[in-house]
Amino acid sequence: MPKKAFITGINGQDGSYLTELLLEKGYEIHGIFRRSSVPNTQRIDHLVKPENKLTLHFGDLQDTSSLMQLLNDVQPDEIYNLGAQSEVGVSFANPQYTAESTALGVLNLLEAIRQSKIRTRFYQASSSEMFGMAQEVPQKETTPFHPRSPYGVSKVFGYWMSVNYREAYKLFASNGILFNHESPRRGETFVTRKITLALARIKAGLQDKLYLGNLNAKRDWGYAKDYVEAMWLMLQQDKPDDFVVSTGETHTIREFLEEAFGYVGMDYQKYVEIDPKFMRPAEVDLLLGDCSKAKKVLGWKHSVDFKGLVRLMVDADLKLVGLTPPAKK
Ligand code: NAP
Ligand code: G4F
Repeated sequence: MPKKAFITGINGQDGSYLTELLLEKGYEIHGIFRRSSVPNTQRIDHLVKPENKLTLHFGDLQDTSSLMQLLNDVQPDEIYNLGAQSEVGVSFANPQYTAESTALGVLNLLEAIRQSKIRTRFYQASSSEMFGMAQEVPQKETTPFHPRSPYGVSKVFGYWMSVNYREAYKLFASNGILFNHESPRRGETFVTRKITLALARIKAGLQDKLYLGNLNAKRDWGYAKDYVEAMWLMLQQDKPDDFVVSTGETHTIREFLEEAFGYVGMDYQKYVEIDPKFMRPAEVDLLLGDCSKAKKVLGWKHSVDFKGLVRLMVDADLKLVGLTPPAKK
């Protein structure tokens, strides 16, 4: 019998890479996605074909009774909770909505598991945003949380709810505390993709300027395809636990700009302007992860570094607008 996985947020960046990984491993996959007035399954459409055991269901983390019904029907061996309102900036504009999906959504799913009495393993998509105003550098599993946004606060709730269900109900629940991870499938409003897409459009003559906010924040950026492997590894262990997943390298947004524009022989300063509307009411200044535990226990390590990530994203967006990427040196 193939293992069965249930994925929330299946049509998001990580959901699409995780689905590819689990299909390669022979899993039967069930994912929920939300009804939308325009198509929203572009990241996984290429995977919907007869030879793949992939079923998409309408569902929402805010609809507990339908989650319970689905879990009862599917009886998944593994559940990956990737669904969330995942944009930090948006969480300041819509804090209540963010809390309802990103915080309470976790509780709804945990309750659906508990009440349906299924035997399963649970992965919670926790975040380095929980470290917020970082209490130590680098951040590891024992670093205290100090979230700086409604999103970060919601993720802290989801983290502790998962720990609580592990302790109270002996649920196999693991938190992946993932640092920023990006890819050509990254949403277009996150800073890395916003930069690489704008760069390609500027190069193609489709756009003149790129408007950004704070260029001084530092992030530990990795490649999403590497990071979904860590999620899967966490649910293959003998016992549930919490793991930081990161590259151990940190860079400013400015350095990302220099690397991306420099790669195609352009000077970012000619194109980038600061627009205060992209500044956040409270910022996370420095994220840098120490993933020694994941390396030791899971045997996980990243395969793409900062420079490699920037280049693969720029290459993909140049192709998207019909341009040829620079020749490999
Ligand atoms: P993403 O591309 O924004 O995907 C989020 C997914 O969640 C989308 O499929 C979205 O569906 C879905 N969703 C939103 N609200 C939902 C709800 N109420 N019920 C069901 N699904 C809902 O995010 P990602 O980058 O793949 O990240 C995956 C998860 O990891 C998220 O929980 C994120 O917060 C967390 N995380 C991400 C990073 C990172 O750097 N990427 C780092 C740490 C943690 P729609 O298309 O309908 O909106
Ligand atoms: O790309 P960002 O929006 O990512 P952020 O806020 O770090 O959050 C991402 O990573 C988290 C993990 O740490 C995830 F949990 C979360 O779901 C999400 O995937 O912004 C990165 C930095 C920030 O400091 C922001 O202020 O870039 C700065 N920035 C500067 N100009 C901008 C912009 N961010 C965005 N989105 N847009 C700008 O124009």
